Amino acid sequence: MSAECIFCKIATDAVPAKKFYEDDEVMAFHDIRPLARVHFLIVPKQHIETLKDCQTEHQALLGKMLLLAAQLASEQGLVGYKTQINVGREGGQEVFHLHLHVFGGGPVV
Ligand code: DGP
Repeated sequence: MSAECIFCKIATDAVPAKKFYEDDEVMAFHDIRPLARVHFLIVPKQHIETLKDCQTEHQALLGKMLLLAAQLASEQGLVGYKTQINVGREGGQEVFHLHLHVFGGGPVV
């Protein structure tokens, strides 16, 4: 947990979000600034700042996030979709808590 991290606050429900999936390890919620008709984030509850910080021990977690993207996209009615992980400021990352974007249902800006 990181006291200043917005996604850690969402994980503990200290900050509200449109969460639609949650288990012990991960959660999914709709992005506050959607760039497509459907735009949600898959986020581990553990505070990992970026993909670069992941180690072999995170392999199962990363796989789970990808499989969950496919499952939740299907449940949201998406036939095709795009996934994205922004890594570091130079990679467009704004929130330094690992997350996987899922975009679909229309043009991705
Ligand atoms: P990135 O650039 O990959 O770090 O994208 C971070 C995304 O997180 C961005 O699309 C907006 C979203 N976001 C930031 N703060 C909040 C929040 O408080 N709630 C929700 N639902 N999304 C947020």
